Amino acid sequence: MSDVQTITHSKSGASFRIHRFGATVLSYKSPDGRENLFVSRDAKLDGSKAIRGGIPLVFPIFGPPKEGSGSTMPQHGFARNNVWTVKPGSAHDEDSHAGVALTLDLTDTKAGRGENNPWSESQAKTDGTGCRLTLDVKVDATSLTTNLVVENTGTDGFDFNMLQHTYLAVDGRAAEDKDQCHVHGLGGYSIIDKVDSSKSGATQSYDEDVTISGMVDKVHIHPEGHNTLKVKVGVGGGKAVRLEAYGEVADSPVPVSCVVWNPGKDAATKMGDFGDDQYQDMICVEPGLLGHEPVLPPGKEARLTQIIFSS
Ligand code: TA6
Repeated sequence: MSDVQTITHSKSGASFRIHRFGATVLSYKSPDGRENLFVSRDAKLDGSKAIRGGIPLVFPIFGPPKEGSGSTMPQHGFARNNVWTVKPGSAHDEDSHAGVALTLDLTDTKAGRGENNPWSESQAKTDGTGCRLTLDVKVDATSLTTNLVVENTGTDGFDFNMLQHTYLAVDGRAAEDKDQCHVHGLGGYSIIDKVDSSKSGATQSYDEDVTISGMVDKVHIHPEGHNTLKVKVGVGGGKAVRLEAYGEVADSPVPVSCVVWNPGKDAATKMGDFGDDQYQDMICVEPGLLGHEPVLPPGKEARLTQIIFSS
């Protein structure tokens, strides 16, 4: 099969495209024909590196390995750096929705495990670490759902992060226009500001949306017991999309945090796979389990479900 599959919901005309590399959703077109996801014009689609855009999947680590761990796992883990398998017979187009499922077993990963960590080839064998990732994608007249499930197929529990690194398209080059591009709904979340650490520890005001000016790289950690992420994102052209996300570990709901990122002009020009001027055309709004999730016991599953409502 080809590396990229297009799934269309015939009843509504909505569709998505997904690349087997990283099970990366590259496109989500709503029935009005709008492209809701951003992919850099310079993105690599040949498997040489994670795809710069769409919905890259982050697992088992968010960000670089822990300082001093000695782990050489690449930033954001291995899920987005390997070829996944389309679940045979999973592609479907019904009145209610259309969709497909892809899987990746740790034993099939060829890249991104690094050394000196429980996921490395050698250590996983001795420690009995194992997992199977499944991404279930569904599209209907109003939304795209991406459901990422991790099953612990090993003999020991493991801790993890998981995140959907969603690149939302912004129309009219308006990413830095606060009236046109903003994230509403993160009030009460505590902020880890990776650009200006002096702002870390602050709580996002309920009266202020998160907006983009220059590089923005903010992790919004959920308030206690706030299990559902629900944000409204201004995406230019006077339009907004809604994004919801839910998390579960071993059948218990867990809170979902949210990263907002835009590289800004300077960093965009330094990234070989990011169009120099394209920081104006996107905003990353990334739901994730980034706190201190419970260890996932053998045989149990963790899931992170994201729903993008285009209308
Ligand atoms: O999502 C925010 C972030 O962790 C940023 O710190 C930035 O590194 C971004 O991800 C992109 O990371 P990547 O490894 O895809 O270049």
